Formats: sequence, C-alpha cells, structure tokens
Amino acid sequence: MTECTKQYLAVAEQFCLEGKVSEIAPYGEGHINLTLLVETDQKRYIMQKMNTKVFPDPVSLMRNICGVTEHLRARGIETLEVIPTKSGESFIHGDECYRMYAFIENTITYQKVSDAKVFENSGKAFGEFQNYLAEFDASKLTETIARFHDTPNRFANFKAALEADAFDRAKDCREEIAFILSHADTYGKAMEGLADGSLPLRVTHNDTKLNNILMDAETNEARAVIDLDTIMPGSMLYDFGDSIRFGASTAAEDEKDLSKVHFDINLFAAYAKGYCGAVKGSITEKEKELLPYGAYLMTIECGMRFLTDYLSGDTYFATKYEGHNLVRCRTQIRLAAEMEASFEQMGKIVAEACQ
Ligand code: ADP
Ligand code: GN1
Ligand code: MG
Repeated sequence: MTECTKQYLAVAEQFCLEGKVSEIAPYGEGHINLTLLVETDQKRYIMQKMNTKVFPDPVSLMRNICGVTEHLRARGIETLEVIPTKSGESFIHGDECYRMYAFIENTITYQKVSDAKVFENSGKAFGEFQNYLAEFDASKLTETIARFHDTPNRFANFKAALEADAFDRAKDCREEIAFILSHADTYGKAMEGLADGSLPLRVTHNDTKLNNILMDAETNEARAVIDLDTIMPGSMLYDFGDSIRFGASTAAEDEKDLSKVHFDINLFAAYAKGYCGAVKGSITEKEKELLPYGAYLMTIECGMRFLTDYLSGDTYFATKYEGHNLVRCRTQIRLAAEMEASFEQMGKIVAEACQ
C-alpha cells in the first residue's frame, strides 16, 4: 500500500464503495480540486478533496451537482454519478470536504486537441449540454463562485493585486501588466449585454475546457461533461469562449516557448461547427455576433486571473513550480492578441456554422 493510499484510506472507506480499496493515487490535471483515483478489487472511483477556499459553500455546491446530474440522468444522458457516504450524505463535510464519483470507464481526457474532429465533437457535446441546461430551473441553483465571469470585477481584483504587489513580483511581468491594463476598455461587453437584457441569461457550465469532458476511448465521441462545480447562470459566450481559449491553441496552456503558441483558426472552425450546430435553434443574433468576442474575453480574463494569482503568491490555481501562473498568463495573452486580430474571420465562420 502506497503512502498516498494509507493517507486517504480512512476517508475512502466512509463512502459506499463496491469492493475493498487496493490503491489511491493522484489523478488528472485539474487546477482546483485534489483529484484521486481510488481502486478497489471490483471498481474504480474518483475521490476529490473539494477546494473549499474556492467554493466556500460546499453544501449548496453539492446540491447543485446532485440536481443537475439527476436532471441529466432522467433524460438518459451519461453524467457524473455521486457515490453517497455510508451515512447517506452526498459528501463528507468536515474541516476537509471529500466527495466520490463513479469512474467513467473507457473514456479519455485530452489535455490538448489531438485532431480537429475530437474538438468538433466536444463542441457538439457542450452545445447539447447547453440545451439540456436550458430545461433546468435556474432558481434551484446557487451561485457557487460570486461574479465568476464578471470580467470588469476580475480586472478590479487584478488592479488591487498589482497595487499591493505583496510578493514584489510586478517587476517580473511589466509587459503582461501593460497588456492587461491597455485592454481595459474591452472587458465590459458581456456584463453589459446581460445587464441590459440584450444577451440572454442562461444556465451555463462556465468551465468548458477540454479536460472537463470525457471522450469515448474507442469512438472519440463525447461521453460526459464533467467538473460541474461552476454550473450557474451566465452567458453562452462563456461556454463557447472558454473552450476556444483552451482548445484552439497550438500549444498547452502552460507552454513556455511562446513561439509555439498560436490561435488556430481551423480548430476554432471545428469547434464552432460542433457547438453552433447544436445550439442553432436557440442562439440569438447578438450571441452569434459576440461569440468571437467571447473567445477573446475568456482568454484575456483567464490571463488576468493567472497574473492576479501570480502577483498574489499563487493561492488560487494549483501550480507545479514558481512562475507557473506567469507562464500560463503569457500563453493567454498571446492567444488573446491573435484572436483580436482575427475577429472578422471568426465572425464569418460562426455565421456559417449557425446556418
Ligand atoms: P478540477 O475542478 O480540479 O479541474 P475535475 O473535476 O475537472 O477537477 O477533475 C480532474 C480530472 O479528473 C478531469 O480532468 C478528468 O481527467 C478526471 N475525472 C474527474 N471525474 C472523473 C470521472 N468521474 N471519471 C473519469 N475521470 C474523471
Ligand atoms: C480552472 O477546475 P479546472 O482546472 O477545470 C478554473 C477555470 C479556469 C481554468 C484554467 C473553478 O479550471 O475557471 O479557466 O482553471 N476553475 C475555477 O485552466 O476557477
Ligand atoms: Mg476540471
């Protein structure tokens, strides 16, 4: 039994598992929760130590997840299965919070787009997911992170972190800071549209990166949308945009060699084909017009979030080395700049994909 297994065995045994636990090991590439693969002699599970600093109300969070997964399951859609604790709770609620999911077998999580078809399939699945959520009663949902994609507020947080410069790191990222500051007038369109009603408020996933969807290991078709922590009212621009931010890049989110990082318009087109094809029955003209902007917005917002975390001493995103958040910020800035220069082409692609 490994040290890791020993450390978490007592936790895992509090859940209704089939079989006897043989191994527990860290798993996946998520930036927020501590994810562990739990193996028994009969089945595999995913156990997560929930990040209660990021999600301060785990009770409401799990109520959201149980509600959404029941909604999906009732419609025959494959989704996360919450494994209850032996006392019948949906998670362990204590100084540390843990939850358990059935492992969704015969699937692959991609950290980078392997071919355009996979990305198109993920777009179709996120689009369909958007349609399923449209039937979900938003009043049953708690906002798990306040102002999650309120970019102007993210910008205010960034400026506060810069002002404080608590770790004396601003000197290492002058160029990145200048880029974020110089784009201040581009951050408001989504929030303004939601506020004046010209953009519909929908129930959205809000964290649609490629590793938050499981693809079938044999067919490469999407099997299940996962990481349901941030399902909240939001805009379609967020879901479309965040997928593009992560997937329509020629390199990983944390590629150090920026010469390898480019916005790939062909991958954008593949995703747009899948996503717009799925939502064309409900997407509005204004949303169509702003989807390219949504891609830019989610990218620059994420860049500013990475930079804010770097300036604040890396307390939000999991990092593997000092400077990891700065490296991530740089790729996002590079992508956002290239997207800005491609709005016209992106617009044509979206218009065509919506027909
Ligand atoms: P985080 O919020 O930290 O991103 P996720 O819920 O996205 O955590 O989980 C991290 C990774 O674990 C996913 O990218 C995926 O590879 C894997 N994973 C999570 N849940 C399951 C599951 N039920 N079955 C198979 N793999 C899973
Ligand atoms: C986080 O949880 P994960 O790793 O799927 C983050 C997203 C960011 C993303 C950047 C709750 O996603 O908002 O876009 O990292 N999730 C949360 O990779 O903040
Ligand atoms: Mg995730």
